[in-house]
Amino acid sequence: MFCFQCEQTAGGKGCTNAGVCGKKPEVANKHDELTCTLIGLARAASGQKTTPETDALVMQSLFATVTNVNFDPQDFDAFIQKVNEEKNKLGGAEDFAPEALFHGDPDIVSLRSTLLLGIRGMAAYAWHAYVLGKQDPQVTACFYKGLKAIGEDHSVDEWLELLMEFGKTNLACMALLDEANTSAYGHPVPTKVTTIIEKGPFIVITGHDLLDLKQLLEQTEGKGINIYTHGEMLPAHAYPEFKKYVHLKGNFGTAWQNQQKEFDNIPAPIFFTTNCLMPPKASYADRVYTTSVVGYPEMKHIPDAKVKDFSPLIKQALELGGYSEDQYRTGINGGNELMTGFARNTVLGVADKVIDAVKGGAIKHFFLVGGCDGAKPGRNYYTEFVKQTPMDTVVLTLACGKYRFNDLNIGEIGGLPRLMDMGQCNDAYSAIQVAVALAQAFECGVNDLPLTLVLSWYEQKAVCILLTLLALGIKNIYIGPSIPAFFSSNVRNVLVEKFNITPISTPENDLTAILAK
Ligand code: FSO
Ligand code: SF4
Repeated sequence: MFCFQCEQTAGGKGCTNAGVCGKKPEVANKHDELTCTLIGLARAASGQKTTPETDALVMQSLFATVTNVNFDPQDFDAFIQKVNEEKNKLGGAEDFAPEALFHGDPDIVSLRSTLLLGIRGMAAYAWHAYVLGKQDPQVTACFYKGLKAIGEDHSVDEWLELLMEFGKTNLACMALLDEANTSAYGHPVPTKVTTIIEKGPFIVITGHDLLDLKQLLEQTEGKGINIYTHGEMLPAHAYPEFKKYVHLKGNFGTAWQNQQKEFDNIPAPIFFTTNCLMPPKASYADRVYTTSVVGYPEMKHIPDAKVKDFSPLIKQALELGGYSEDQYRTGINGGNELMTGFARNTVLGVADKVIDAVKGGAIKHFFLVGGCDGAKPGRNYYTEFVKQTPMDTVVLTLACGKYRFNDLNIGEIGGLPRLMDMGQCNDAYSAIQVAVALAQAFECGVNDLPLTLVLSWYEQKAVCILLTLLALGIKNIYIGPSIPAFFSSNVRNVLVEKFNITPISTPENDLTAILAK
């Protein structure tokens, strides 16, 4: 096996014996085989109109290969078979050779991999929009075009062009998902979420899929079961549609990498709607439920359906009964209240106030400290960074990296909290909209704003977002905890030269450098 797609890759180079994530060589090899069969499908589809069923299969297959999504070899056998069938219906074509995927000239492997990993990340977003009935032909076409391109030879300049084009399409994809979520559930509003778990039966829901949450809330209503979000599901509390459900009580635990500790002996089922799933420990393996493309051998799976059947989860929640006393849990810094809901509608709704505060000197700088969390100790950087931001600065955040600091109270500026959670990783779209609106108001470019992006990355959704930011010409991004292993030294140099991407150092040094500008 060879896999270097995520931040925790072995030795910062690549997993070759087994995945640090728990992925076995058998599954890693099937990921490659599926990818190469998808390239064959994209070749066969060239110049033809594809069906929504084929499009859905392409998105699901790509999404399934994202880090911490699916560990089940049987699921990949089924995907490979279906992709082959679809390819043959389209007249057939030769697959790409799996041994060529990650081998050859290091720069070309790097550029090819970056496009592939970005496409995998975008597939997750496209799929969430698809289940809500939204598709964008430009986004769909990009999967086929991108996969076909991955199987071809290109010059370095052509690869860079493909990556920038992809980044722009991923912006359209995030916009599509934003439209899907806000049209189904309303615009998020600022919301305080408790970390206290009440006694009695409950279910924990994690991942990013809001439709799964909606159906679970409907089916558990009036049954004496409370629902708690975990990880990337936290921003759901801010959507008006979900506020209708009084049994959506609060948030359990923190980011994905703490799940084996947080779910240890939990008296409740845990429902994984997407990544990040870690190999479950015996103390809670009988309570883990997966759905959609998420899978793990021997775990219970809720099958796909227009309306999914959650009765096994509900039955187990009632049997387990939850805690006998309320649990006063906290975030990692000891706080027991998390604020969320500062997506584009809310922030742009107070744009006048924000612009006045900048003009009057009350707000000196904006930071977007966001991205994925992970297990590396160096990720304390983000907690310290936020703690050290001066009182005349605003911190916007998103995705699961926020659990490093989202229980901190860092004060207010002009009636607005200094720390504003914009939502899930895909809500990077909101952050981009806010940045563009500020740039318009100040009649300058986004790079001229007093705004710095300090990103943390872990898996492939972060890759597609990074490519979008670069395609928009956004420069001076700080990135950590490490630079992706799939960036060869030459690719890394190009990114530094063209975009001034900077690896994080220490919060003190980085803050000094940023604020001195
Ligand atoms: Fe985190 Fe996992 Fe949202 Fe990722 S839960 S790491 S970028 O899947 O998707 O932020
Ligand atoms: Fe290794 Fe990450 Fe790939 Fe898992 S997803 S095998 S940890 S590089």
